[in-house]
Amino acid sequence: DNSPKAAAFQARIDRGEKIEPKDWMPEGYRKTLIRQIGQHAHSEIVGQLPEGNWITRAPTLERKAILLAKVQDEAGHGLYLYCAAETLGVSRDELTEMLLDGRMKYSSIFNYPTLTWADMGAVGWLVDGAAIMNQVPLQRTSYGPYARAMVRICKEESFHQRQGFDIMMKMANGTEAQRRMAQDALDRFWYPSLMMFGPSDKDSVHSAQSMAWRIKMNTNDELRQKFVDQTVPQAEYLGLTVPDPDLRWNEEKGGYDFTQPDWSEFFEVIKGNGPCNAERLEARNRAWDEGRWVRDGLMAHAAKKRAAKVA
Ligand code: FAQ
Repeated sequence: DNSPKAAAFQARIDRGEKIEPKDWMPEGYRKTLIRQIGQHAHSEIVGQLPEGNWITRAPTLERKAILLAKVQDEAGHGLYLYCAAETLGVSRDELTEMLLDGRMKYSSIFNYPTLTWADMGAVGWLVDGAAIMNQVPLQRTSYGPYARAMVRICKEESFHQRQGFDIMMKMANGTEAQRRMAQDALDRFWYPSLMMFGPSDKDSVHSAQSMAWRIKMNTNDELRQKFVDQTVPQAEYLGLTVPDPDLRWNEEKGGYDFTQPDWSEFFEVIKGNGPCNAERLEARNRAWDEGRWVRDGLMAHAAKKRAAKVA
C-alpha cells in the first residue's frame, strides 16, 4: 500500500505513537491484530484446561487455593483480550465461533497433557515464563488497547511464574520420587515450551510485516534465545537437567547454544494433530453448548427490560 494515508500511518508507527481504535489503519494491520490478539485470548481460555485438570487433586488446601486463583486469572486475561480485539470491529461471539470450528488457533503448548502434579510446577515455571518473555515487549506494541492489556497481564503472569517455580523447588528438594517427577515434567515440557515462540525466523511468515508495524517487537528466535538464557540457570538452581545434551554456553555470543525443537512435531500440533487437540476443542465446544441456556436467558431478560422501558 503506497497511498499517502498508509505512509502517514507508518510514520506514526515509526515515531512510536500508539494507534487507537478510531484511528485510520490499513486493513492488513487490523487483520493481523485480530488474528494475534484473538489467538492470544483463545490461548488464555484453552490454557485453563491443562491446569484445571489438577484443581481437584492438588496436594494441599493451600496449593488448591493458589491453583484455583491462577486458573481464574487466565480466564480474566482471556476476557480482557477479547475486549481488546472487539475494539477492532470483531465480536466476542465471532471470535469464539472461529475457535470452536477450528478457523482460529490457540497456542500449541496447550495441546500437551498434564500427567502429574509436577506438571503444575513446570507449566507455571516454563509456560508462564515463556509467556512473559513474549509479553513484556508487547507492552510497547503499537496498538494502544493491546499494549495496555499487556501491562496488567504481565504483572499477573510474573506471579504465576513464581508459583510454578515454587512448586518445582518443593518437588526437586523433596523425596526421590518427587525429584523424579520434577525431572520428568521438565523433560516433557522443555521442547513444547521452546515451540511457544513460533517457528524459526526463516519460517515465520508474519514476522517481517508485524515488526514493521510494531505489532511484534522481537523475532521468534530472539525471544526463544532469551528464554533459554534465562531458564537454564534456574534449572541448575533446581538441580534438574535440561533434556538437551548439546546445550552449551557460548562465550562469544553471550548465550547458550541449544537444540531446536522438532519442528515437524510443531507443525503437526498447529494443524490439529497434537496429543490433546481434539480433547481441548471438545471441552470448549461442550462448555459453549452447555452455556447456551444462560446466554439465551440473559438476552431474553435484556429484551424484556428494553420493552418495559419503551412502554
Ligand atoms: N502455537 O509467522 P508466525 C498464554 C502460527 S501464553 C500455535 O511466526 P506470528 C498464557 C501462527 O499463528 C500463549 N500457532 O506467526 C498462559 C501462524 O499461523 P496463522 C499465547 C502458532 O503470529 C500460560 C504460523 O504459525 N501467547 O496463553 C504458534 O507472527 C499458562 C506462522 O508463525 C500469545 O499468543 C504457537 N506457539 O508469531 C495461559 C502471544 N507460533 O495464524 C494459561 C502473542 C506460531 O498464519 C496457562 N502472540 N503459530 O495461521 C505472538 O506473539 C505471536 O502470535 C507468536 C507467533 C509469536 C505466537
